[in-house]
Amino acid sequence: NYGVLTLGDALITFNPSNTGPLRNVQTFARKVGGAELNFAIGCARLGLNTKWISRLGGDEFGKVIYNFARGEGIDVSHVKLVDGYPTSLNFKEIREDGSGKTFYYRYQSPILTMEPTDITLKMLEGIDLIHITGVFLAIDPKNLVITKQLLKLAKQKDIPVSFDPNIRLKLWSIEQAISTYKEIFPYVDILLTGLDEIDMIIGNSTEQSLVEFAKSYAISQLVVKDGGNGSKVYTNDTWYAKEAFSVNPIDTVGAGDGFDAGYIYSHLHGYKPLERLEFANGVGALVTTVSGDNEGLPELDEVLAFIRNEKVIER
Ligand code: KDG
Repeated sequence: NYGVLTLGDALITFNPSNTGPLRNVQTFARKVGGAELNFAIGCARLGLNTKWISRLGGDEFGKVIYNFARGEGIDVSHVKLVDGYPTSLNFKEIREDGSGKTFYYRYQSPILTMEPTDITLKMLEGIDLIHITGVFLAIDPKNLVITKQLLKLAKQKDIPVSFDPNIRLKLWSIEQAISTYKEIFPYVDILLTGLDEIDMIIGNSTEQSLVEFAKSYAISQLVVKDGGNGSKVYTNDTWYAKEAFSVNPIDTVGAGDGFDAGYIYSHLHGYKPLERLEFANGVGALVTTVSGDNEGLPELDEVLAFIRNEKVIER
């Protein structure tokens, strides 16, 4: 089997019990979220050995997230619960088309207690790929130092790196984001980005600009996600594109994280480019059909059945 590692903050996510502006929502379902944790859950459900490095509050909510991750079979041996820091919160607003907005309460995130010296070579034992996202980087400038420590150790051990910019303009400015990403891109083998995100980063999103960008950083797979329009990848001097699956989305938050998990799973298992896109599109689509960031993340047989359009008789 293959091992993946990711690191980042997690949140208690409050999913609204009705759609529409948050001010009109009175009841919420208490769930679990966080881009990197969503990715880790996706990988674990597909069967990858998944390690997640994090810090949670030493409070009731920290225990909820810890137990949830452990229940998903994620290696939480490098997740610590720290007293004095409240676990981060996120309230979601969901519109009728399934699109979402997030409202964070994460000013003293427990992840602030993580230090570069917490990242060790030993953590990388059994790891075949490291996945980083821009959410962790956006939370605190120190997280760039921590990430670089991880990336340097990855290089030392020849472990490939995937990166999702996951631009969150509620956490930092686009200028801060871009200058930080520039420090990360030289380490990245697989870039998984939204079309709108890469457009913000490069200034446009023509295929020619994307190719130049990928070449300038020696990115071997530049994967572009475009929601309901599908996805494409530039690799080995060729573009491959795959249309999206048609579903009725009810909550699109977390679909990109699911796509990433699907792409990484299929990459590690030697799928061809179009198969990788199809598999990742399938995982992303399934996430949108269930309320919550990660409840819709499929197990392997579920995504395979979905892709093959198999009807499963469950009664
Ligand atoms: O990708 C989903 C995330 O946006 C959500 O879980 C919250 O991690 C989160 C963030 O900071 O945006």
